Amino acid sequence: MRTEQGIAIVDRDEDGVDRAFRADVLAGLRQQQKAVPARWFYDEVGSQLFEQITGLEEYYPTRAETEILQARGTEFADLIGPDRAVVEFGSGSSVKTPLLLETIEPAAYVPLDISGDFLRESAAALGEKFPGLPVYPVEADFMRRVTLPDDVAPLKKLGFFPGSTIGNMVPRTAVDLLRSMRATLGADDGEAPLLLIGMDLVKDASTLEAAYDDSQGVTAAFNLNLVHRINRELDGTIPVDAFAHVARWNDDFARIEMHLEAKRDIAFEVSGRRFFMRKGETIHTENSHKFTRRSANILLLAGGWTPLERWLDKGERFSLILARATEHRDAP
Ligand code: AVJ
Repeated sequence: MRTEQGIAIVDRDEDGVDRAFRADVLAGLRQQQKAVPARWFYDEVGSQLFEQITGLEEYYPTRAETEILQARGTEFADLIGPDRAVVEFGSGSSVKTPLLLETIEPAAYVPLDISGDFLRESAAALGEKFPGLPVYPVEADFMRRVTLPDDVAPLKKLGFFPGSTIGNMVPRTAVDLLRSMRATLGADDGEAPLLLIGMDLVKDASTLEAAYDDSQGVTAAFNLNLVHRINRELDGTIPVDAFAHVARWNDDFARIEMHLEAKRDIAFEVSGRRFFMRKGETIHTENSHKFTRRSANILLLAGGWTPLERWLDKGERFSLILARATEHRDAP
């Protein structure tokens, strides 16, 4: 396993506490609008709950994106061509990645993930499905430029970023990520890399709110797991039963917001610090931005990528977009 510059990705203090998690939670709870970054959902329980979400009737994105990957394989193959190194940002979910690798005849597969455990699992699974394909897992934070293994340096690149994970980021961060991807994929030193990216579409608020507030309460459990995680890992005394899961459509910013809303006035401690919340006050835990054809294109262009082709599922709920790294001089 390669680790970027040999630095351990998770930095723990002498008590084994993830320093970045604690810093994000303490800073987030001090804000006027309390907020904790969505990346902290994904401990082991949270990752399992997310897997469960992807199978829910109301949660359409995973099924819609999988449908596109299944239906459009030959078109991908024609436009992308063979012999590329596929660099996946966030290691492959068991279903989607094989659908891509099956169709395009790649020369190598490079999963990038901040979690070594997820990486090892997905790399092993992919290795079994594609015995001839060289797999180079890289443990790294892909929000920054990542140095790819020497063996894939000479190959043409295809970045793969499914799941509309880009939608979790506010536009400023999304643009930073798109630019980092350009740098990671070597946009300025060889043939222009391609990027295949999943972006969920704007649709009626009731469909969106149901997708993030399912009738079985799995998404609520996913959201509330963050409180359990804070209590467990950061010596928290947060009364979990005092919180309600809220998913609401923010039409100005075209995003679903998930919040944890205090059902009564509460006081609690996290890592020895005291916090208070008024009844009705919320902790903002996730944004999931939705896109139109134009807003998706503008975001990609802002990040240095020129959209080439776009595919939708039959229900027109989700988009997969193929883009090429924009040459620096092509703007008038
Ligand atoms: C993994 C970011 C794509 O925003 O739809 C699902 C996470 N949150 N239900 C999404 C999520 C609540 C998901 N992504």
